Amino acid sequence: MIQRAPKLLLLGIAVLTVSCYRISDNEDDGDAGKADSEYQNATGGEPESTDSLIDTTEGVAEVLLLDNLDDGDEINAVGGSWTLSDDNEWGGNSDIWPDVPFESVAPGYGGRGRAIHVTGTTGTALVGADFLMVTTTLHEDADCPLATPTEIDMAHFDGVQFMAKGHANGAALYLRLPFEKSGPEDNCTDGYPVRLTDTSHQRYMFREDLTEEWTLLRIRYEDLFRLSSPDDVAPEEVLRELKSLEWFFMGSLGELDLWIDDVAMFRDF
Ligand SMILES: [Ca+2]
Ligand SMILES: [Ca+2]
Repeated sequence: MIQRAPKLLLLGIAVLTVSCYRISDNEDDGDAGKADSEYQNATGGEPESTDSLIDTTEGVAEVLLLDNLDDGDEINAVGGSWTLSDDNEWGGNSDIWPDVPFESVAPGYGGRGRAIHVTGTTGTALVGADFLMVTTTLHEDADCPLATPTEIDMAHFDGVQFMAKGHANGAALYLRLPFEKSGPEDNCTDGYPVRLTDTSHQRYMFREDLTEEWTLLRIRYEDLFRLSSPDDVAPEEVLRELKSLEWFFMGSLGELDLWIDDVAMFRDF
């Protein structure tokens, strides 16, 4: 099951503020030249509060940071890009805010840097398939027409972790690792990589794990890939072809308020 950092641990860690910054202060974001401090200055941002800072490397053997969002751009540490989207392109009437391809906000987790914050409502036009989505791709050419899978050895890790807070009412909120066709030929439909399975086979619902306080959510592959069906594929195959991570809110008349920060892969001891 999903793992939360115990509150007592958080209180203890708050004392060790400096060392706890080693992940969120990590410059390993693939965006040389855009230091955190530029944004902190731009937003008047010395850290407001260091209460309850979590060491996001605690309790695991290895963490690979994909993005702490602090440089404010839409590019992550592996050259992929972030996108905010809703179902309007598919005939839906859901509304996501900010209604732009990507925007981060300050401050982020820990009262510093930046994070993703999306709010919105799902409509009814798609009769239950209405959705809002946050996506980060895992390769600079992950999108069509090249549909290039990640170069990260995903099987080396045990799951995806991120800081989150907010709430999700009336619809389901998932982390999804879609299984899609790769390569430059016969791989795309309507500008998107062809999905090889129903994404219900590679997702975990984390709505119940979300609270109004920043929480470290660790979602293991065994939870993401726990469903079985006749056309199931081996997790290793899904991971090898992986092009994106999706935070997916689906259902009619749902209401979402979701913050995301410090997205990373983790490996257990
Ligand atoms: Ca951040
Ligand atoms: Ca970035």
